[in-house]
Amino acid sequence: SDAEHRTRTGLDPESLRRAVRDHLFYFQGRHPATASVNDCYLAVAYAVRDRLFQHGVQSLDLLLHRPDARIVAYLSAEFLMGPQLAANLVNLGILDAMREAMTAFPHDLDRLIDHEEEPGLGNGGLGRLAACYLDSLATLEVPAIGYGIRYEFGIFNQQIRDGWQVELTDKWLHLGYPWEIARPERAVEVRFGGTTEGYTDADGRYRVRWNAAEIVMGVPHDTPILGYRVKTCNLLRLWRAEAVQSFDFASFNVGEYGRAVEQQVSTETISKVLYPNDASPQGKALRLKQQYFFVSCAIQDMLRSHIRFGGTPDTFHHRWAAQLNDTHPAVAVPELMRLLLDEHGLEWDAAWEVTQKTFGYTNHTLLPEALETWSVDLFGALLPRHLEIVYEINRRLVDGVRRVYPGDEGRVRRMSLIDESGRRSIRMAHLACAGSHAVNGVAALHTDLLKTQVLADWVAMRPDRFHNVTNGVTPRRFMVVSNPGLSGLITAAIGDGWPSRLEALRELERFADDPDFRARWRDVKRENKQRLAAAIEQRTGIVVYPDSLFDVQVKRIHEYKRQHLNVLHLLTLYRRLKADPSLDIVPRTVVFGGKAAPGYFIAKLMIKLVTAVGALVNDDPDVRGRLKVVFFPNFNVKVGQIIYPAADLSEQISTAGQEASGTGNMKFALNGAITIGTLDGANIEIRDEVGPENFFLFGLTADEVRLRKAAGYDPRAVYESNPVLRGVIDLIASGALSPDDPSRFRPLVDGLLWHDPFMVLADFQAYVDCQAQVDALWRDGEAWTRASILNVARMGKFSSDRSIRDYCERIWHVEPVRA
Ligand code: DL6
Repeated sequence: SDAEHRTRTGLDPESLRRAVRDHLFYFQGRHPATASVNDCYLAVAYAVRDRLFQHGVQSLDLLLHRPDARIVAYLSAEFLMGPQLAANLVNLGILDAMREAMTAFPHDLDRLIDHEEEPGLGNGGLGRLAACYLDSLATLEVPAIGYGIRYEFGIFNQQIRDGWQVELTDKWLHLGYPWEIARPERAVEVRFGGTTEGYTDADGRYRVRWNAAEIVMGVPHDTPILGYRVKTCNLLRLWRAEAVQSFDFASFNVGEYGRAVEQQVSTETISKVLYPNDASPQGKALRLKQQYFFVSCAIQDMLRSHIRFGGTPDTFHHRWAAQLNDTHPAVAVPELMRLLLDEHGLEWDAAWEVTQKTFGYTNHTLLPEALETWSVDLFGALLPRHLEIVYEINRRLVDGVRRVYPGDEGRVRRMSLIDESGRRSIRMAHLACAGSHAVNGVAALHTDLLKTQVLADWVAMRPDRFHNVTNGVTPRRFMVVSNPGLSGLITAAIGDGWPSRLEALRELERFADDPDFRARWRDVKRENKQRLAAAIEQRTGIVVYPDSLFDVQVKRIHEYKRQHLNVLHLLTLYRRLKADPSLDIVPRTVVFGGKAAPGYFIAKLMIKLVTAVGALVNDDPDVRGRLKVVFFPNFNVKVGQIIYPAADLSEQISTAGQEASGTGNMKFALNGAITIGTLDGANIEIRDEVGPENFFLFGLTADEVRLRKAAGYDPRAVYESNPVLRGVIDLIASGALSPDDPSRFRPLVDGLLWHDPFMVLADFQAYVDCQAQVDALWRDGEAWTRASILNVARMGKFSSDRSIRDYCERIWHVEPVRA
């Protein structure tokens, strides 16, 4: 009953205190006096989870009575959720009440929040976007399930040893993960390998049977996802692979102890570890197994629930709108076809209609090396039935192309699902396009480039299927949770509606010229910088000054993101100071953070370069603290929550045309950092919103990059003609940064001088000049603060709520379901 719920899951400090004490005693077997930090953390988490599930059960009940409501299934190989405790307390509206409740325990709430480890089940932008979208779906009261993999080991932990990245296994489960519930009774079977055979069914129709060689169980683990200050509580359902039979007694009995557990070990490998490459799939069999594993679990789960609620296979798409988060789940297209054809007896055309109406596909990258393909041989060995279905989809596709463009065999080859140019392979982006009713890019420029370049042939055939949905981020986590100082100031000025109606930030514009407000704005930033300075000292031993300009670049390490361009600027400043130690320069603290894919040699060398520059610069007496260089280790969501609020300058300096959208750019600007950036990804739209006068723009445009390359770009000539650039490149090449190994950075230098595919040298001078404009504005503290306030005031568009509304209206055609 309601009354019972109120006592069990009350939200006042006294009820919370009682709940924590209960969990501590009955779950952890501890009295408050003897409880460790982890005991207290778990007890609080369970108390919070009770309150989430109370909403979760009600949301589910509501759906039971609304079989007409459409549910979003967000299929993603990655969900980078970040720490859960503070975010859930904020969404429940009980952060302060819990803080008060915890005064009765030996560890206060902030200590517990700090103790929490995050599930790092993603590489970067794509996985974090999925997490923001779950938050927004629930906040907008749209029923949704995120489907993915419960990796035992997420993205590696990064340590910096001797300036180099070292990867350590991420054991995020080792102290227990209190937010999820395993549901073994809802396990499903997933099959691999074997052969197919045709047969005639009772009605005399030709059918296909798949005789698989291997069966694996997928066990769902559910994490509740509560919206902000609403009752909707959705689910993140992650699948863990288990052996059907974990122990082979036959082997054991004949003394083969290793073999007795062999199958279990090999099966459980499927959900063991996240592949740590964010832009270069490696075509490994295990990765394809992972993809098929979670997709098959998800589609079976969706079908099962649809049928349980009285649906029929031919109305599957009425109930479910499924989004493919990049091509990693694209095998869902043949999987749904297989289930509808082989298990539910639909004919091809009917099954294809259901499939296309179910799926939408989001593309997240134009990088050619990131466009996934699977060798036909590997795909066929693992998924023989799916290969047949892919061939049949392709046969019909190619027929269609030939009908519309007779004689255009070049186009047929380009559009085919099968790339015949080398070793035959399946183009997963084409499979996703073929099987979806809507395809979208993640920022306006990216969608344009998709339409005119990578998917131009598809657009020509089906122009109305292509959309842009510019990314967004959740202001709950990236403002309310991580920047309480700024959030409090904003709320005091414009009221508390803005976290779920971010356009309301516009009302801050009228405070931009208020000296008092500006001073408070600066105070908040300074506190955040102090907090970061303390974290930097604790993690790296480097002392930095909160009054310096905090110039920050945090994101995956990649040549296209051009951390090395930032380094070239740093060394330019350094050389100026060395030439004239009395020079009056703006003191800067330049912070880097981000992981490099373990096999990406140049990216790892870039980390070493940053740390080497730090070693050169940080204690140089000529510099006198006016330039500090920090590599903050192990950048993840939790670290981001300290860094974004403390930044003055946000580095978004990718080569134009390369960054699909970027979302870090949004997190910085929402926290009052001013961007220095190229016309790339969502930077363009951010600049349009905040105004060109509040954004530091530099560099070639995507068109100029293309034209310059076509005209035969010669980085060497740029180097020869620019003495400042020559000075810094020569400094790196000289070995001064690596006395123990003078040629260490040669591969980086040679790459820039002879190839420079990302136009670092071409943009160097424009970047340095633009940084001079940054300095000029910084020297005028009032003008800087004004621009910072206006940035925040005009960033409302970049709430993930707006993105999700776009998806709901234009792609999924789903409505909120309210109690
Ligand atoms: O859409 C989210 C995010 C974008 O903001 C980044 O610009 C983009 O690089 C990233 N893409 C990937 C590529 N992964 N794959 N495939 O992570 O997506």
